[in-house]
Amino acid sequence: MRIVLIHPNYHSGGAEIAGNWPPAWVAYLAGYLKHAGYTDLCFIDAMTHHLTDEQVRERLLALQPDIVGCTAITPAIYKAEALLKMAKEALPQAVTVLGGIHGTFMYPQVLKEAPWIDAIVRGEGEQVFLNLVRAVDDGRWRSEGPGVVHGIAYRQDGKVVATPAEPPIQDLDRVAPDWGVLEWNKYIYIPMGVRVAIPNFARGCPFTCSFCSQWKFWRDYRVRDPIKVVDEIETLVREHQVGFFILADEEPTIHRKKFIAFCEELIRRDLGVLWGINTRVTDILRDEALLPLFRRAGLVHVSLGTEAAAQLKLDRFHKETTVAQNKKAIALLREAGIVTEAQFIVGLENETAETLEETYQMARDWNPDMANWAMYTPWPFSDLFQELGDKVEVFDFEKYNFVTPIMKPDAMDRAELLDRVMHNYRRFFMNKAFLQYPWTKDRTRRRYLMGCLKAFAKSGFQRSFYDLGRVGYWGPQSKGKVDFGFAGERVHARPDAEAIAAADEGWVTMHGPKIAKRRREGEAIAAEALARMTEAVDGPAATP
Ligand code: B12
Ligand code: SF4
Repeated sequence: MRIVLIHPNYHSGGAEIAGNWPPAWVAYLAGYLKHAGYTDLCFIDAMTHHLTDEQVRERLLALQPDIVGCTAITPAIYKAEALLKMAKEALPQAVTVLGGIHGTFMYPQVLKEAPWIDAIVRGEGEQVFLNLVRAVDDGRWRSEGPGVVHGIAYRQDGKVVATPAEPPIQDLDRVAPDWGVLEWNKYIYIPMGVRVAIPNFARGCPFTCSFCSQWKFWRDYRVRDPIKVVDEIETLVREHQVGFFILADEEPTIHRKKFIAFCEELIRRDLGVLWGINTRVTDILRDEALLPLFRRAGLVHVSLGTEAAAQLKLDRFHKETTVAQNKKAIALLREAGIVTEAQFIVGLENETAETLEETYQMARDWNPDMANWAMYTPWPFSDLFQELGDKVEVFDFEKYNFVTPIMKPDAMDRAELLDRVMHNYRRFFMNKAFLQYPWTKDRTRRRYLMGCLKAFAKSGFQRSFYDLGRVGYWGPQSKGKVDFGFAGERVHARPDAEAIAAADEGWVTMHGPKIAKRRREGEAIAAEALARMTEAVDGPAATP
């Protein structure tokens, strides 16, 4: 049984400016399959090697796999569909499988537009994919049909079928990744000039931000044994010479006890590796006294989902944080010697020149080491997408990548939005480059910040930052000529509430009570508003 996994050749000028990153999903699936005896597994990293479909085809023909698996986040979906089409044409007997977030929720559309995909693995992949591989191996896949595997979607007699969801893996320590499947000399983190890895400490998120869908994807929050994660990091450092890692987690710090144990173990082993996380400001405030410990463990970069400069927007995002908390968290991290990055989401329909300026002023006031203005991206399976209704007009998912303005704000066009965001970047980083980074006292911090500046400069020079070269942005004077190249023929048939409910059936998450409470609150607010409107029109209701 030969399995080939492929990472599609998709690129966009955001996080990639920091280097080539190793596809963690491959290591996790490979480890799980190998542990179950499926050791004949190859990986084609079309992204890192910039391979054409033809080059991938040649590799597939040489390898002759029984199963071809491809991953896809939303913007990579068309590339993944095309690769699997080519795989099906080249190897008609091979079972073609798609995994990752986009297919997990968009399977009705994906299976219609790409009928050559035999199965979509929904959500956490390890157990579902192993079950699928076993079914193909022992013949049940052909004799009984794909329905024998839980957690997948497929087409049968022209209809899309989703089998009951596989429960999330409760004991994540059963998942031991095989990092050896990757070609390590290719994955370099430009700021530090060292190899980079993306291990997983926790999966899922207990929060339910309306613009995000990661919480829905993993369904449950689980944390691994900290000692086992450090074992894995030790392997990455000793066997693959990794010098920097980021945790792949949505929310690594909420389980305080385990995160402390993780840091203490890293300190004890003294592996000389630096690392970064993405986390919530509320955890930083809670762990104020622990920040020096985190720093001693090698934590050098914390990216914070600060998201907005206005409380109203934070509330709309269901972020469960405040603007004041954002400022405080950045100050605490700075005092502890940790590089801070504030992330803003911009480009909703009500964005104006003033609100964009506010985010800049806020960034200067909070003074994080880095700031990031991500374009709001309406994942079609997120709550905010549903709320926005027909205000979302662009469905070319290839551009759903945090750097392309998908929504057009009422007050400006998309090119102006991009220009104003670039204006914020220029002002913010000019100040950092000349007045702050070079004068940073702490040597590690200074080296790190200067390295980040180098990565920024490189992507600016190559015009890959925010895909500026591709869209034709050369500064404010070029605003009128910017072309985002949206493919108008790419459409999305917005499913009605019934179709959404049918597609989500059985997709149970840990967030049920929270969502039910919010729905009740929403209904109460709507009822109050309706009563106010009725009163304004008809006069006060008569009291009995
Ligand atoms: C690390 C990371 C990166 C790395 C990429 C590393 C890499 N080479 O894969 C970098 C920094 C380069 C990056 C870039 C981008 N990223 Co990113 N990234 C992440 C992050 C933080 C972790 C991903 C990860 O490794 N998770 C751990 C693995 C184990 O999980 P997984 O990939 O989901 O895989 C599991 C399942 O999905 C499934 N599975 C996945 N693939 C397959 C395939 C098969 C065949 C099967 C059976 C199963 C399967 O099984 C796996 C194990 O359970 C996530 C957020 C998060 N916390 O998850 C965002 C995330 C994936 N990124 C996102 C985005 C949008 C981007 C960018 C477009 C942003 C930008 N412009 O910079 C680019 C795209 C770059 C590119 N070329 O594709 C979004 C995607 C959202 C969406 N709906 O599509 C996420 C979810 C962040 C978010 N806040 O929404 N990213
Ligand atoms: S806290 Fe982060 S990962 Fe969790 S739901 Fe909000 S944005 Fe998503």
